[in-house]
Amino acid sequence: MTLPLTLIETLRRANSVAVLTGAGISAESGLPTFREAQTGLWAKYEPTELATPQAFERNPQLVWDWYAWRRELVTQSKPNAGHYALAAMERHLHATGKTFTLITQNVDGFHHLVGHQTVLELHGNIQRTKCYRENTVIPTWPSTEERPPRCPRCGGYLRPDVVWFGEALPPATLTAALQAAQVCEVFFSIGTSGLVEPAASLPRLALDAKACVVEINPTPTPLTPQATYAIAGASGTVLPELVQAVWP
Ligand code: BV8
Repeated sequence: MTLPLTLIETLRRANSVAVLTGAGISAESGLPTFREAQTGLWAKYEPTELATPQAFERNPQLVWDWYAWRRELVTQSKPNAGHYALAAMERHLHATGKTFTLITQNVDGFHHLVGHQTVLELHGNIQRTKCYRENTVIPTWPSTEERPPRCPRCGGYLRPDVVWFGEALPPATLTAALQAAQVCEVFFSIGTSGLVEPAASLPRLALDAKACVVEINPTPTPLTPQATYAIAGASGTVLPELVQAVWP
């Protein structure tokens, strides 16, 4: 893939880079993206109908089972070349005293596995479980056949520690992401359809702040026409090539 020389130069000179990733960066790890038809048992459900407090209230076992299925997929998969390339980008920037902020909508935790110092998880993490009533993270609970299992403290249901539609994002994490989008010189939007708010506003904030906005996505999104650079490709291919070109 021929990458624009001006982009390579801009990245070489950048003092601050921010990155927003979506489900697309984990597609090459074998994880279905959020809007792809869910496979098998889950084909008849819309993810946006399962990832809500109302769905959990209506059918807690169904929602718990859906996340257990996704958690199993995550456990059986691993980060791909795109994740590792972002970790290399962070190392190169930090080695020269520059800043790098990684913001993700993903709940698979893969960015943690490749060694980033800080990951801003806007939508939580599927590997963490919390009490539905008290919102406290529960690391372990007595094994049980009951689904969802019960909180060992209050006896209410446990739920995945992810942000459902209609729920607020973790305030400090969102604030840090908004701040990074407004001060960075280069903002990457990678593998996201850009349809979920408030995450989808981050690249637009960067554009408003006159940052260089780079989209890496195989299909067009609402951001594509506005991006400084719109690279139509798979992140597992584009990111390693870009990092190699900027920091040979
Ligand atoms: C909130 C966790 C307020 C759960 C998720 C305006 C402002 C504020 C809110 C709203 C608003 N308008 C609407 C809303 C409400 C809502 C919303 O955005 N709805 C949408 C559907 C319109 N937002 C919310 O409810 C948010 N909360 O605003 O609260 C509030 C304030 C105070 C008090 C109370 C409430 C919460 C949103 C978070 C929802 N949770 N995830 C879970 O995972 O189960 S979002 C979910 O969608 C995932 O996190 C996913 O990451 C995210 C976005 O999807 P994408 O990542 O973009 O994935 P998608 O499949 O769409 O696209 C993948 C892309 O990858 C594709 O383009 C594809 O082409 C590309 N791709 C494929 N292969 C590759 C690739 N790219 C690169 N390489 C490849 N190889």
